[in-house]
Amino acid sequence: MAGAQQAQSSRPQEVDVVVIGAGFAGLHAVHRFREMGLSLRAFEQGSGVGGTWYWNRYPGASSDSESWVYSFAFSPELEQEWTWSKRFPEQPEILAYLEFAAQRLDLKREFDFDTRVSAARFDENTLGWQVTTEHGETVRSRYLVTAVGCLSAAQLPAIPGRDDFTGEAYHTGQWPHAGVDFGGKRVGVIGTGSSGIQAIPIIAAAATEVVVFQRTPNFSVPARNHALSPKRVAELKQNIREIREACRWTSIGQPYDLRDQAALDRPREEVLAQMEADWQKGGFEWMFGSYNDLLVDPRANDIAADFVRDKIRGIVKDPETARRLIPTGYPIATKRLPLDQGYFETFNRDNVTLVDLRETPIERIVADGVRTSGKTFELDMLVFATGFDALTGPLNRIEIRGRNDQLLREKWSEGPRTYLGVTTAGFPNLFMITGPGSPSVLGNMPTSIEQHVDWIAECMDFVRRQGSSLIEPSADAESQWCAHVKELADGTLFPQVDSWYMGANVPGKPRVFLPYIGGFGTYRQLCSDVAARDYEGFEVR
Ligand code: NA7
Repeated sequence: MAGAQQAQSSRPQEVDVVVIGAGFAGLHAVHRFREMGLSLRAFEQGSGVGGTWYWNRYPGASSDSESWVYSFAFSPELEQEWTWSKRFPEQPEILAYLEFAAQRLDLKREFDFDTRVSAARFDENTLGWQVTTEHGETVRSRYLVTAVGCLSAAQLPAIPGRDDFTGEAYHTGQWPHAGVDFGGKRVGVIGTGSSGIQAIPIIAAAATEVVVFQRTPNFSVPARNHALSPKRVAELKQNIREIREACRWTSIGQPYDLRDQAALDRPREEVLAQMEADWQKGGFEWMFGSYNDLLVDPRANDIAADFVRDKIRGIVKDPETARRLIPTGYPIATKRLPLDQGYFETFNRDNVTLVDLRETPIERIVADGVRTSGKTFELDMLVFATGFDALTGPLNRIEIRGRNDQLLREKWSEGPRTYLGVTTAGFPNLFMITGPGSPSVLGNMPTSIEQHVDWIAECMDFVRRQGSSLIEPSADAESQWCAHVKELADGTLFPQVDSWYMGANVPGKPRVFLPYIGGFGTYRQLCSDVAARDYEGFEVR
């Protein structure tokens, strides 16, 4: 321990840039900034690299992106040396990949692990940041770059009696590293978002009994994950450069894009046949490599929603259970669409019970289970798959103060305000990788991250070449960007629904559509145009 303290204090206290986080974004940023010759410090609250994938170790945790693009695109060597085993990468393999990349690029030595940044304050005198860690160290930097993730601030619901439960209790986003043994246990799962939907089939196969507490039935599409054959791997490795470049310009950074046609313009039988073919392929392509009106026209959305409802009816044997599982009252994919591996099939198991909380709400959690208005379920374990304070949560949990000591979370008290989703007025020299108002969670995260890291690096270089030391967006540019983000969202079905995209899952959080929905390729072009016009909308001095 004394050695660790010494190592920490021997690091520089004054650097060009501080990076917070050691997930995909932090690792990429540290690599890029170091290549530019910048001095840096990097902090990570976990004990190792991985970010989201360090914490989300629940059974079934998996990315919904095709593995070959869920990785760093900047290094052809990494691309060729690493081989993904499956179409959709699972948490242990993603974490192993990030470990491998960090090792191969020698990134770990740049990080102070087990070190949460508690506060960061912009200093008007030095035109830089003072970054303070929970251990009390303060580092000064010209730039502050947050790589804190979008879905990293775990959210425990304020259910009465939550802390009275005497059995084991876990949040999916803070899963024990030693693993959890479900054998011989009666397990309650609260929440049927992506995490619950991924975890429930695996828990059900291992536990004696599983009780699923469902508040809102969710749509879900089969992942159809499978091993990648050596032939497929070879093909992918050979064409990866072209695949990457194509992803950079698609709407969600994946190797497929919306077809240039509307479902409502095509004969119904043709649309249903196409949906069936895409359903058999598995993955997000079913929705996001599909017709371009599904998320904007309720009549088109109904076709897709009814398609999935029919599938649920076909899979779930008990008609009452099927009825409870079938989502109604909101458009499909306006709550984040999960991919699953046998989720609906799990409800055909004898050891799985579905509790519809709209019919029988939870009254309280008790010492040995969960009491609903219908009955008390005796349980040995509770799994909270209850989600995250998305996008703004990870930033707001740090005491970030800009000019005039303004607190970021106070500035954002009515919703996040950013320019391009990466900067915010009044907080000079602060860059937020995949911040609110950028495509972030609506796209393949590593593709989003790559674009932000490159853009930030080039922006810093521009400031340097000007002989300047400060860059800050104007309040006008920020207002226009926020209006643009809102206008795009309002043109879709998303704002009609209570979802984490809208901040609706966190009590008191302002109801604002958080990401940019204009498409990843379009966003990339807009950011490049801003740069080409000498960082239009920014003040540089
Ligand atoms: P989500 O998608 O936010 O899902 C959380 C689930 O927990 C959802 O079904 C919620 O129901 C449910 N929930 C939350 N609070 C409660 C209470 N108090 N009682 C009952 N049920 C509750 O989180 P995930 O972790 O699944 O996924 C987050 C993202 O991570 C995912 O979309 C991927 O992008 C990766 P609700 O729908 O609010 O009625």
